[in-house]
Amino acid sequence: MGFVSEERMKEALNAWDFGGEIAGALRFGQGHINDTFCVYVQEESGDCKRYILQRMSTAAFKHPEQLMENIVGVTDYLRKKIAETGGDPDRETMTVKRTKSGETFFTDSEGGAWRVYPFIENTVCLQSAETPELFEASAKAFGRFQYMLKEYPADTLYETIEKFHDTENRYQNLMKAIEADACGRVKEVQAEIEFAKARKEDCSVCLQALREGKLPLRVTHNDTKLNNILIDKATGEGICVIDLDTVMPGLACNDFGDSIRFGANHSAEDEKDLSKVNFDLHLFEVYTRGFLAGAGGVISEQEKEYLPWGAKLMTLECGMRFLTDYLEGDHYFAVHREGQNLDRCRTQFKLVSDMEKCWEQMMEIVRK
Ligand code: ADP
Ligand code: GN1
Ligand code: MG
Repeated sequence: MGFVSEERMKEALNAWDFGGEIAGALRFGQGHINDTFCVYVQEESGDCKRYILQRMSTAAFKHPEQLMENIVGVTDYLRKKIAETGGDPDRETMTVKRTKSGETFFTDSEGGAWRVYPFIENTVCLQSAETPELFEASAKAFGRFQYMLKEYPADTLYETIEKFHDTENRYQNLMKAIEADACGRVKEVQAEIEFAKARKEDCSVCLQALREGKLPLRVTHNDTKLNNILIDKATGEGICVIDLDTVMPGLACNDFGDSIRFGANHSAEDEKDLSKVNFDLHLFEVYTRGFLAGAGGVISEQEKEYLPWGAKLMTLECGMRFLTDYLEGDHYFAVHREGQNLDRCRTQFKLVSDMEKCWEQMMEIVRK
């Protein structure tokens, strides 16, 4: 995320035909990666139509053309599936709006890559699980996403971020950042470094199961936090999975786990007061039920055994990623204040210790 000048914004807006007069474009949402804006358009009829305009992160994504090819492939496929089952493809999946010249994205004069999606109206995007029912609704939607993509040709997908959920590699990257100590911050984070080091072996658990053939690679979302889903305002159902930048071959337990990491607690990801950060086992149970129901039998018994591992490792991995970014100078995750990535790391590590304390109960929940 970064600064967007007025000139670049004008260039980007001019690349699309929005079918009316643009009333304005304002920063929107709480994503950590892309620069997201909401574009307000007054149509001839006088109605206001909204669009999401995004400048894709170059820190995260090196090949926007590959990224967009993935997204168009997946959304076209979902569109057909949704239509076949009587759903509304315009609300239940994203639609890439083509530029005036028919492209899926626009490159500005400084190399910034932009894209547009129609805004999916009458939905809410939650930053925390306000009720167990809403959390379960998100679980069903992420589970269904897995179900709908079960036969998607995985070999047509580009790896948009290399080794994205390679937890062993994330650990190694943290070690390199400690070694380099680019910002002289290592001395402040000894406790966090020790915490990660004590869990080095854990980083291999799911990857090892994959290598041994115990876990299959599936087409997964890989970034299943609650604010990557839109919930229908009227029905409270999770209707549309968004943020498809990281749809790639991956593990079902990681999709499950990343949702648990973010949603099965009652605090912000960057909460400073760790006494407020507590893993909620009840929400874990609720999510498990919803996810497995949504996935409609796709997840095998063997995979179920690894769901708690997915939760713990996605949380540990995310904590290590925040810490790495903190040590490297906050280039990857958007920060709005000093120390924010360190605070984020600390909440993740607190949640990991909580999970370790109720590990047996987590295992029991997924078995039942
Ligand atoms: P990031 O990768 O930075 O997280 P997202 O693609 O998740 O970016 O978008 C950021 C936020 O913008 C989302 O959390 C959501 O609030 C909002 N958003 C994105 N796409 C849409 C859409 N099509 N309709 C409505 N809101 C959207
Ligand atoms: C990022 O893009 P966003 O904000 O939905 C990140 C995830 C992290 C998450 C932590 C592409 O998600 O992997 O888990 O922040 N996305 C990418 O909140 O790195
Ligand atoms: Mg997002």
